[in-house]
Amino acid sequence: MRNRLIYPITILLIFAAACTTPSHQSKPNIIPEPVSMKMEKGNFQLDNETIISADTTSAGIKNVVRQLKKRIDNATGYELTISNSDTLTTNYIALNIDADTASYGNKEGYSLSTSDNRIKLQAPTPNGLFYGIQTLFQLLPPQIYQSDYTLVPQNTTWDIPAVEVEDYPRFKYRGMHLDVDRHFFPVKFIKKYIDLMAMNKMNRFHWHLTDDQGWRIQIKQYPKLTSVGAWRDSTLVGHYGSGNYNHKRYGGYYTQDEIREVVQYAKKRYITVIPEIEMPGHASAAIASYPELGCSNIKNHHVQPTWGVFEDIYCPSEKTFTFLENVLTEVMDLFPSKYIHIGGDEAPKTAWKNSKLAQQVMKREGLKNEEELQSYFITRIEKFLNAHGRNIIGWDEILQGGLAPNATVMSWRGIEGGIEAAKQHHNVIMTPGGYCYLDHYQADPETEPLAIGGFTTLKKTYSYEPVPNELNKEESKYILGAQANVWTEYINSPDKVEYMAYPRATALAEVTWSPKSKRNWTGFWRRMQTEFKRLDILDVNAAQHYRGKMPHFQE
Ligand code: TNX
Repeated sequence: MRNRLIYPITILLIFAAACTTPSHQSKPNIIPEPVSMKMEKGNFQLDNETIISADTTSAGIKNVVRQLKKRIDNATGYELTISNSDTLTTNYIALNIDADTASYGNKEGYSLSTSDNRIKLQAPTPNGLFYGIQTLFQLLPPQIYQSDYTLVPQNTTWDIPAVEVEDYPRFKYRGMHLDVDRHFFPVKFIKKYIDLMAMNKMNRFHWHLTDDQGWRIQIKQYPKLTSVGAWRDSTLVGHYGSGNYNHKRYGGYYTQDEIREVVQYAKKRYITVIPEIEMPGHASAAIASYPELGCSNIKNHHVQPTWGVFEDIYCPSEKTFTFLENVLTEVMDLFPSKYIHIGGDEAPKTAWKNSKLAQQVMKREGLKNEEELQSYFITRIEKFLNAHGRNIIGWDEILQGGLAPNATVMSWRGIEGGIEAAKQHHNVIMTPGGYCYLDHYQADPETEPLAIGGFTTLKKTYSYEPVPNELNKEESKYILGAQANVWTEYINSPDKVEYMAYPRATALAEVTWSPKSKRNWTGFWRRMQTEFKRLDILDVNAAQHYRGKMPHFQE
């Protein structure tokens, strides 16, 4: 009897499920792919009467509500009302904080429920709500990203399919880097870069502010860093080794007011700006400004017109440490970030080998070689920053000669540095060149604008797995996340940054946000087709190789 009943009931249930899952609706194209998304029946129709319901006495909620309203109003021409009434019954978007973090995965998580008559967004933090509205935007037609409604086709309907989304990030650190030294980019563009990161739920902007070819941050105590160090006389033209220079003065820098503006702008989008002040190498611009910071065996200091690695590094003198501490004091005042990146990469040791002063320091401190001297240098800076409540991040060369006790390692020369650091129980950010360097070619170099080299397709970046197999479960916890780097030796305009960064940055956003089990190349590529439309509307000069057809080099 029981069996005879179960069979028809099962059939009935399957039939009912098929009816409630609307077959005519395709799955919305959310990037990064959420942890879970269930399609339901129906549509929410956004119109001029839709009310945003939220308690805007909280500054965090107010910040999110403002950005929600602004995007909707700009794109639709509506003027949505904000209300804190709890008697609304229909046509509203309710945003609520619910402190029970555990039920959202983690504090950046959110849950979004949309149906015919209302939208409910809940999260344990305003940050989670912010990610919820990013998903909400992607449930709408791409025109929602238009900032001028007169440019939106009049017949656009603002329908939101009914869905249940539960979502939270896999990694805490979801980063993008930008080198503003080799080429300089204006504040307006930095803000656009930040906006694009936020749209894909990325949360760390690594701002590479100093290098051999230019010092780009105003430091009040050392005005020559920007009057001298921010400018070079000439720039290499064409590929490395071409020997051609343009003999044009080039440069620029950010004032402290501009830096504050960017930090605030990013903060409203839940992005922490991590400044990088390079040491002991990549310091030509600083030494050209204040030659006493270099070793006396190196003459002819200048801001470099070409790329590469230079021997003119900071000498480990007390003058240098005082200088760096003073610089970092101003940097800490500008950047609330817990992390300060101190570089540490590509510091040739010739200058130290030939320097009486450097050799004396080694003797005084009982250091066996110049690698240990580098470790002493970094550790001393780390102590200073730790004493001010900050932590350092350094490129993986800081492993040489022994890691500073609390340092986080950014693994760029492959993944080995990351593995080694995690095994030593140090935090790690993965950014291996072969997957995460967006200055590499993304298609056949013959048909591409000049790039540094390499070959990193969208598919390759998408295939990146930040947790190396070599790590056990315990060690894997030290992998905070991953970052895409945009070095700009061969990238001299905002348009070209966009071309190199997008859509590969979008792939890394999904790598760092979505559960490993949810990652699927074909699915990503399909969703990317809608993302391309969004990028068009946002006036992003994204590379088009993967638009429409899969490119021939990657079928
Ligand atoms: C290596 S990544 C560098 C940069 C270059 C980049 C070019 C790193 C820590 N150092 O100085 O711009 O390669 O891809």
